[in-house]
Amino acid sequence: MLEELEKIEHGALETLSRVGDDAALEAWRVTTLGRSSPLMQVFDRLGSLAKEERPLIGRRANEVKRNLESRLAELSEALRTQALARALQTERLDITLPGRSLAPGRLHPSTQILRRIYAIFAEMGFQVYRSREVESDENNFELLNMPQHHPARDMWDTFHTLAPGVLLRTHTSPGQILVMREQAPNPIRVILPGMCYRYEQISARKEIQFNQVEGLAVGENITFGDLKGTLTDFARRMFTPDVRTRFRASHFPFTEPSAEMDIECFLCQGKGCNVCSGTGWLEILGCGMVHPTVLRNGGYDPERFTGYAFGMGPERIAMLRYRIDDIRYFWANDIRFLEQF
Ligand code: 2U9
Repeated sequence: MLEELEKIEHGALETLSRVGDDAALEAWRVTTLGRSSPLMQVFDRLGSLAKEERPLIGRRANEVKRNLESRLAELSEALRTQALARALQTERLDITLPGRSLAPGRLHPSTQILRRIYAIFAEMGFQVYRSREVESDENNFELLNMPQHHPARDMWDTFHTLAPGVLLRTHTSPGQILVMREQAPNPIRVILPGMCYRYEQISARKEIQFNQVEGLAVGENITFGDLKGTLTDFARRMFTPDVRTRFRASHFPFTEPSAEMDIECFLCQGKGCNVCSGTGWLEILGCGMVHPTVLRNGGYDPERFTGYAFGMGPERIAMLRYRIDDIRYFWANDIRFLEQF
């Protein structure tokens, strides 16, 4: 039995000398000191030994066990130290390297266009008026000359809420009613920026949410000439000082007469390209003289007061200006898109 113990110890130390990592060490522990290891079987057999043999064998078995356990602990500690040294070597930080520079934040392309629009109209004496995005059917349609069931409402596919008569505004025009009712009979010169919502099938050309900037001027001597002059000047400041503009007759329920303003295509200088569909012109905004019914709904006597209004889409302007071919990029929050502006 003593011989067997010598062999066990010798063999175990021999294998231990070839152990080089934690997994092998754990395997060694199980085979050498585990429940069913030859060493433990020696302990199991002690009871069946002759009485006089038992103390000697027992002492030696315990010695072997303690020796192997302490070698296990030593090697385990050595492996831990080695691993730490390796980690310190490979994961070393060079604190003398310069830090990574932070990418500065940027303004969203819509915000950039919106701010340019505010600045241009501010110079012309227009104040910014903001109003709520959840609106009444009355302010969004009815007071804008579109009574219930009027077919003109079909131009705006609308998000209705469960509350009857409450909807997400389809344009910022209800704000124009609010500002008129607040200001009547004082003259008004405001722009109304903000998010609007339409129940659209989302595609490269259509989104369910988009910004709009509308403008409104009301006073005693406001003419279509003022409208043309103001918007032509806006186009020159927004695009280039020599940009050509044209006004085409159009129709909106809340303005009469109504028009759309085009600018000469800045990509082909009017020659015709795929951005302007070969026409040489780009549609930039809609406008018109405020309809007498709408003026009256806002609290102004249409016999005494006149006004003009206009509306434009900052995303559309950004798309033309930066040649963005898909409106879905605007709210997708893809950093690869946003960091280009
Ligand atoms: C009141 C009186 C008049 C606002 C107007 C337009 C023409 C227009 C669209 C262009 C592109 C908005 O972003 S867009 O979809 N707007 O064409 N908007 S006149 O006229 C008003 C509004 C309110 C009380």
